[in-house]
Amino acid sequence: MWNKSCEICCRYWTIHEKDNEKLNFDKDKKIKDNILNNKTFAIIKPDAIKNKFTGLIYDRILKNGFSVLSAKLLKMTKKQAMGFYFIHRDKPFYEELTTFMSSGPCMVLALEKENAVENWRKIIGSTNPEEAKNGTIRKDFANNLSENAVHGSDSDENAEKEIAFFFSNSEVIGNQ
Ligand code: IDP
Ligand code: MG
Repeated sequence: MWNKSCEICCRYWTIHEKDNEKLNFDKDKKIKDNILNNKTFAIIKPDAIKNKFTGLIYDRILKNGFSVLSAKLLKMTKKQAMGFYFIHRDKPFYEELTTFMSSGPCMVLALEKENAVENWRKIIGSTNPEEAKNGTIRKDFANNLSENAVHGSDSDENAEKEIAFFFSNSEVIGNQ
């Protein structure tokens, strides 16, 4: 069903498509400067906050050599969650996911490390905690496939977009 929220989400991604042109334009320079693949975006999801795993997950972030460039605790609105996960709008779990993500506080983080996207995804483990390897964050802290403790960007381009979704430029260390 198409409604006002869908319109807002759609506008968000249209704006970001335009940003994409600029991102692509800047990409060569960033690759040359070796900074494109250094950032990722993470969320400590509402289940992990509720289960009091925030400190333990933050500790994993630091112990695995990531620098935290920005972090904040917030409660997403349903519209924000729908916008953030707009890419999954046609999936059967979109409603469940966006309701869960707006159900309580979460912590959003901009992280830095060499090959940040790949490294963070390795540390968090498979989407389904039952399939996640021992020692991964999802294996150790997730409730189930839907409430799986953490988010991690899946590409450098999406990491940039996702960081920009929650943080202004000046809120990210190194951009000042
Ligand atoms: P990812 O978080 O590992 O990148 P995605 O496929 O991008 O996984 O899915 C986004 C989020 O949607 C997942 O982290 C999980 O919370 C939820 N999710 C994915 N697949 C399912 C499903 O089959 N049922 C319920 N929730 C799901
Ligand atoms: Mg994903």
